[in-house]
Amino acid sequence: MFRFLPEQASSFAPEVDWLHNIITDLSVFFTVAIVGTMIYFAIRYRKRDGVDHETPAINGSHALELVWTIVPSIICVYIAYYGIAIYNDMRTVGENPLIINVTAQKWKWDFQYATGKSTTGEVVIPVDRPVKFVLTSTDVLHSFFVPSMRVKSDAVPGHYTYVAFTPVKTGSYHTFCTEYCGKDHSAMLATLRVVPQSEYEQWLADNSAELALAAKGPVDKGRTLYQQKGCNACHSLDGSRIVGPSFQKIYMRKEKCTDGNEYVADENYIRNSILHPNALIVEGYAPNMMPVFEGQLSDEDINALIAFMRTLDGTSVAPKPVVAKKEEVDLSKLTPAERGKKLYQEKLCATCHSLDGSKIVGPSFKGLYGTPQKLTDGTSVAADDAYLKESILNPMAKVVEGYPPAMPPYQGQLNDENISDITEFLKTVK
Ligand code: HEC
Ligand code: HEC
Ligand SMILES: [Cu+2]
Repeated sequence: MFRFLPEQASSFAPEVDWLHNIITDLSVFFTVAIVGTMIYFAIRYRKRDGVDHETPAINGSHALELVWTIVPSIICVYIAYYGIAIYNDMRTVGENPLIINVTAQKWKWDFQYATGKSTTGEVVIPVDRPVKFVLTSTDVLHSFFVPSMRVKSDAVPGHYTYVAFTPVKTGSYHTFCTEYCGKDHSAMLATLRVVPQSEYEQWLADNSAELALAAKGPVDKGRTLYQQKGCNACHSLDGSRIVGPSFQKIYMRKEKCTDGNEYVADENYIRNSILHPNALIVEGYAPNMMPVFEGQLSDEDINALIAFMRTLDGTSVAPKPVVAKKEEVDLSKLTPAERGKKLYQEKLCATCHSLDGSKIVGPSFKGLYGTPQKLTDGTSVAADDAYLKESILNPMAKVVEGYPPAMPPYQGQLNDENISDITEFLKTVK
C-alpha cells in the first residue's frame, strides 16, 4: 500500500524501502483496525430513542492483556532490529570509496574532488563504486538530500558530517537542501550524475570549462564568478538591496562601517571584504552573513571580480576583451583557411582538439580531412565535407569510437560559411 517512493538507485535503497513499507503497512493496518472498531462501537452502542443501551462491564481479562502487550512488543523489537541493521549499512562506507568534499553555502552546493577539480550545482560519480560525500557549510545549517539514493544529512558550519552509498544505476538524480536556510532555500539544488567509469574518468580529466573561463577577459570572468560563486544571491547590480549592499557603483564608493570610520571601496577594501567579510561591516548590514571566501578564490579571481565591479558605475560599458577586438580585422582580406583557423581558436575547438596529433578531449585534427573514421556504432565513414559539417553542428549523431559524446553542438552558433571556412582550415592540417 502507498508505494510512492522514488527510484532505487543505491545499493541499500531496496532495504530502506522494504522497512519503510512494512512500517507504513503496519501503521495503516492498526489505524484502520482501531479507529474502525471505535466507529463501529460508537454507532452500535449509541443512545437510541432516548434509551441507554447498557453494555456488560468487563473487569480485566488476562488473555486480552497478554495479547496486546506481547504482540506490539514483538512488532516493536522487530522494527527496531531491522532499523538498526539497515541504519548500520547506510553509515558503513564501502571499500576504496571515492571521497568528495561538499560545501554548502547560501544558496548553492560546491563539490571538490581529490584531483582539485571543483564544480557547483553538479556532481559526477562513477556507477558501482562506493562514494563518500563529506559535508560542511560555510554559513548556516543546510541539509544534503538525495532521495533516489536514500541518503540525507545536515551540513553544519565548522563541523564535518557525511553520507555514503554505492550507486547501482546510471542516470541524473535530484539533490536538495532540506533545511530551511533563507530566501533562496528552495532554489538550492544540485544534480547528481552517475555515469560509467570511463565517462567519469574522461569528465574528471576534462578541464575545458576552466580553460573556457580562463580564455575570457577579466570583466567577463568576473561576471561569471559573480554568478558562479553565488555573489548574485546577496548583491544586486541594479542598486537594490538584497542581503548585502548592491554592487552598482561600488568601486571607489565611500562606505561607512560599523567601526565608525569611512572607507573608500578601492582594490584593497574590496579584496579584504571578499576574503575577510567580517573584519569590516558596512553600516546598516548584519555581520556574519557573508561567507568567507578565503581559500576559495585565487588572486586572479579577485582581480577579475574587481575588474567587473569597475564597470558597474552605471555609465561605462564593459571594455571589449582583446579577442573580441581582433574581430574588427577585415575578415574579407583573410583566406577561408585563415578564417577557419581563427574560428578554431575563438570557438574554443582548441580546448578539445589538438593540431599535432595528440588526444585532448576529442580527436586531433591532424590528418583528419579525408581519413575514414571509426564510429561507436561500428560503421566507418569518410571525413568529407558533409561528415565534418554534421560532426560540428550535431556531434551526437555520429560519435567517434574511443571518445565520449562530450562535444557541445554548434548548431545556431556557426553558419554555413563558418563551417566551410573550418573545413578549408582542416584540409591544411596535415
Ligand atoms: C549570503 C549573502 C552574501 C554572499 C553570498 C556574498 N556576500 Fe558580500 N556581503 C554580504 C553582506 C551582508 C555584506 C555587508 C556586510 C559586510 O560588510 O560584511 C557584504 C559585503 C560585501 C562587500 C563590501 C560591500 C560594500 O558596499 O562595502 C563586498 C565587496 C562583497 N560583499 C563582495 C562579495 C563577493 C565578491 C561575493 C561572491 C564571491 C559575495 N560578496 C558574496 C553578503 C553576501
Ligand atoms: C568540450 C570539448 C570539445 C569542443 C569545445 C569541441 N569538440 Fe569537436 N569533438 C569533441 C569530442 C569528444 C569528439 C569525439 C566524439 C564525437 O564524435 O562526437 C569530437 C569530434 C569532432 C569531430 C569529428 C572528429 C573525427 O575524428 O571524426 C569534428 C570534425 C569536430 N569535433 C569539430 C569541432 C569543431 C570545429 C569545434 C569548434 C567549433 C569543436 N569540435 C569543439 C569535443 C569537443
Ligand atoms: Cu540550504
